[in-house]
Amino acid sequence: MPSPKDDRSPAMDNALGSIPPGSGQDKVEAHAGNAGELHQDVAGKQTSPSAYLTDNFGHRISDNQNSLKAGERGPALLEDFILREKIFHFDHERIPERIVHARGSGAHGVFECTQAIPELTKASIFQEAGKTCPVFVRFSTVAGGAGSVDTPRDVRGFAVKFYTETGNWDLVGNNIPVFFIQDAIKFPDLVHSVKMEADRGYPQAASAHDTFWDFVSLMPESLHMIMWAMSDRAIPRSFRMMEGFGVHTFRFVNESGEGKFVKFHWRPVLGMESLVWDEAVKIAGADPDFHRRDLFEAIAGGGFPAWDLGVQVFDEEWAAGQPYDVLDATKLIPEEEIPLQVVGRLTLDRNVDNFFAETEQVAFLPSNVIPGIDFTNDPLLQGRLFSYLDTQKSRLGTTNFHQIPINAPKCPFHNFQRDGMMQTLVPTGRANYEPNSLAQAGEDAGPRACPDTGFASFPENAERNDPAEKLRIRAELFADHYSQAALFYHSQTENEQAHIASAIVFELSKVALAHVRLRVVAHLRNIDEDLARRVAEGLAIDVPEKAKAARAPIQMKPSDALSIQKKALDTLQGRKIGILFAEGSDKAAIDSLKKDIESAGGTAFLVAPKVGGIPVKGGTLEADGQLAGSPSVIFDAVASILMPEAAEKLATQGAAVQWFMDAYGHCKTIAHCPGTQVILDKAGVQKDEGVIPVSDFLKRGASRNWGREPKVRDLA
Ligand code: HDE
Repeated sequence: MPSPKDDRSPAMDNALGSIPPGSGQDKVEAHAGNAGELHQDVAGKQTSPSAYLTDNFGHRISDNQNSLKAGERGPALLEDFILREKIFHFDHERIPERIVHARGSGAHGVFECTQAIPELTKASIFQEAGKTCPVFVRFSTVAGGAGSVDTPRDVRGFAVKFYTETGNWDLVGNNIPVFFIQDAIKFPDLVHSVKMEADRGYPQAASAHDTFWDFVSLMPESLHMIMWAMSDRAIPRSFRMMEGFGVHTFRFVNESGEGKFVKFHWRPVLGMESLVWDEAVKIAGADPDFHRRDLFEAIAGGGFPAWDLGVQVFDEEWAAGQPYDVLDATKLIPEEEIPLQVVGRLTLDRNVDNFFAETEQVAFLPSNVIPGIDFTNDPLLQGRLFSYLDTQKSRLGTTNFHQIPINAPKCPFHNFQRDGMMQTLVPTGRANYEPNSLAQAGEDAGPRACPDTGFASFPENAERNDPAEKLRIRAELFADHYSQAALFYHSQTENEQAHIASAIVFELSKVALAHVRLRVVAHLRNIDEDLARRVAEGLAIDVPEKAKAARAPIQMKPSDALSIQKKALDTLQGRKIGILFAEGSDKAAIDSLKKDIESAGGTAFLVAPKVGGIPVKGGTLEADGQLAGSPSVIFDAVASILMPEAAEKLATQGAAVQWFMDAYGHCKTIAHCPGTQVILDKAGVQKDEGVIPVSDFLKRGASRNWGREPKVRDLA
């Protein structure tokens, strides 16, 4: 007898026709209407009432396979409330997806304070080293719809909800420390331009099209972010291997009411890693859920991703002396100027139980801050403080979205707000207004404001503003659009610069409006003349006249912290290695390589032409993935252990040749046995420091061999 939680109840077996004819039960199969009997049989033996199938009002359901009909071949009956409720609920399963960041993946975790900073902030979570707080994190792409792929060139959202004892704090950031625009009033234009074009409904999840580049080329403030978006930061290998940033300048306020500016940074413990563009494109086909799967599997397997939280803290006086405005979200503060102070660690250790209830319904609000953390006058941040609350109403349908478990604070909350759609709380008593004197009648008067511990806004406007003036302008330093774009470009390795130039060429090659291409290159001249020349050459156009700068750019000292390659970690930790084997391969050699990879913190994934038990030397071996369904793009490095006969056979198979061709083209380490040579020759793989014998694999690790790239790809 199957347990009630088995996927297939006997009734379902009947409906699927799996009961063998002649078994004596084929009568039941023919008259599936009788299935209820069997099902009742199961239900009758239930121990847990939650295992009974019921409708939404608790009525037990006797048959979940057949609707109610007037006669065996008759019409369905309207009175079938079970059918109607089921279809009704299904019809309304979808809610509007997020207007931006629609595609996301979330997980639960914990934040631990590793260094107390009470002198900087009174925020409860930073008061004591070792103190922890539950968190929920959602990573996302920006432009694509909820069902789009994981690896387009795009910014990634990095939104963290801290359920602190003093209320929820949402740090809703990105994996890039600056933003496209300076003022919230431009956000709808930016998003319209990058999303699918209004008349044709494409391209999905791609910035490589006319309207986006038209807009950004007319908004030079976006150029710094464009440099980041065209860099490898926009094609991360994994959510686990990307940095996160709060982007805006926030404010810390301590117990004495003193304020300091602060920028928040997340640093991945696994180091940063990105994809190659060609690889990102191929992954989109091979595994559209690449990042989602990677996060889920890592957590399920106990490889909990972690990030250190670093803060850059500075004061108004320091800020006033900088050649950029710290309230301008298109600018960053180089770490060489204000080093990061690590104050905590975030660890994601639990997958969601239900994607919709948690990841889809989570509502992040930048306006969720706790005493000790405050906003600044950053005009982009100010707009966000309105937008996120507002958008939840259209997405989640009710002002009571805060009652959904994933959004509710884990500390008590009470106020006089009442009613509204989908009210699930049942406030008691008469006090739904304040002030009231109900206490005098011995009744519960309800909660009262707490001047000492409640949130009190920092009196910022006393500082650098004249609150009496109403102006629609931007502060003067906001007009420097190029200095930090150049800072970013000049901080990259040569190889990373080539990636940026090539990405711009790729994107502009998809832009049909010739004047837009020219306008972009005209801006690039203000960033770097050589970059402009390379892009122009890549597009086969003449270098246009330099764009007029609203404010002359200044030279800034390059910052190594802005490069991925300069900070790369040489590690197998969290990396996935594909091992190709086939009939006759040496099981002992495979087992030993697998063990070595796992003891270095990596994951070994066995790939073979077929997944079931394959006869190998020393027994049989099952593969984790079929060759055709496990292209090398889904691995960080590859290895192969093949007998010459099997290799000869595989050398005639496109999937096997492509496996090595791509691994080579994507600059991955290829560890191979002598038998594999025949396939490598066909794949055009040439010997270099990353094409090595299997025995050297651990020494070499999973880092990319960027030195190979000029041999395999013409970069701009
Ligand atoms: Fe957002 N943004 N944003 N944004 N954003 C949303 O809120 C908005 C901005 C970011 O996983 C929306 O709940 C405006 C910067 C993330 O649920 C919406 C402006 C940064 C997420 C919205 C910005 C972000 C969002 C859509 C300019 C990095 C996903 C659904 C003033 C610091 C959160 C929602 C999640 C989502 C508005 C600019 C990051 C419409 C108006 C800058 C990570 O409210």
